[in-house]
Amino acid sequence: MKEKIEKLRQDAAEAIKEKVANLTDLNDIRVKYLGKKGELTAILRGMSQLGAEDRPKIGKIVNEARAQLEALITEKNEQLKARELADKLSSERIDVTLPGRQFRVGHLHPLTLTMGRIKNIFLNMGFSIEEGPEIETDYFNFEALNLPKDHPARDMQDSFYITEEILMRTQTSPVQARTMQSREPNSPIRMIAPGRVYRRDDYDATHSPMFTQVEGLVIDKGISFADLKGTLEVALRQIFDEKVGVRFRPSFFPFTEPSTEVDISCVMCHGAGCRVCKGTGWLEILGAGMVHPHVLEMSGYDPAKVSGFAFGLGVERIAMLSYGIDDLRLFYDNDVRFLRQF
Ligand code: 2NM
Repeated sequence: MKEKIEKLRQDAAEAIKEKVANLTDLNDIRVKYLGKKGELTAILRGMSQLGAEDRPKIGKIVNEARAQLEALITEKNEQLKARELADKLSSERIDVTLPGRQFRVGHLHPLTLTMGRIKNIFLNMGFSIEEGPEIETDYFNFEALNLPKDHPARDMQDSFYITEEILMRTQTSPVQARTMQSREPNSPIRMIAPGRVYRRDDYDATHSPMFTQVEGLVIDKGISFADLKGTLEVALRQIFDEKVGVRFRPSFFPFTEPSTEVDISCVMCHGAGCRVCKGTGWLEILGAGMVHPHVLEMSGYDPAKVSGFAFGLGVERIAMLSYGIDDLRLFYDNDVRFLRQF
């Protein structure tokens, strides 16, 4: 019996010293010898079968063995814990003297930035900003703007219809018609209508079925073509640069008479002629005109008492020219490598 206990004690002590690599191994050994069903525990349990004079002697030996093993386990346990901590400290080492990690701060989309600049320029000239629905009625999108049912510009090809009478707006001018109708007849208006518009179109470097517009409307007593020219010239010199050339060419729109196309001197070659302006030295930038008397009438304004001018521009085109971007699709791809340049 004594030899058996001694052998167990030696085996266990050797295992603790030599074979244990981690806390799990150590626990396995503790269970094997000292656990409820452990080998040393089994001997302690079997002591009732011993004779009365052997019992205290064997008991003493078992308890000494047990105490020694427990001490070895505790010691080993502390060694292992210290080693694990040291490993963790060296593998998770942090150099607090390294510079911090840079993180990027986001910013507004280039179209939103351009839109914001355009809005500010008109706000500073006393214009209000008006908004309206992107899903419009045939009446406000076409009829009220002098585009009757049989007008070629209403061709199904050019619009996204939802029903016969409802469509995605093809311009923001329905907001002008809505604003006129919501105001006291003949009361002055100085407004812009910024927003998205939709047309059935190709999607390539210069076309998109959705784009962003700013249209404007000024109505008052005695508004003339001179007011149109002065206002747009001042606005374009702020959008581009103080020295940009501005030129007006006759044109046609159903909702204005007379109508004009407005050009600026080429932002790339300053008028010398290059690829961007196709050698002309000029870039077409917006459309405008004196509001057609019939358009005023249909929205409750009297063309004998007041007159007005209106204009429309594409925000993508202005952003492309001011940032030197040659593909419109870049605005919609949302590739951060493009966006973070602005
Ligand atoms: C343009 C060109 C010319 C325009 C006209 C109106 C309204 F509602 F007053 F009749 N709003 N916008 C207009 C005029 C728009 O876009 C190229």
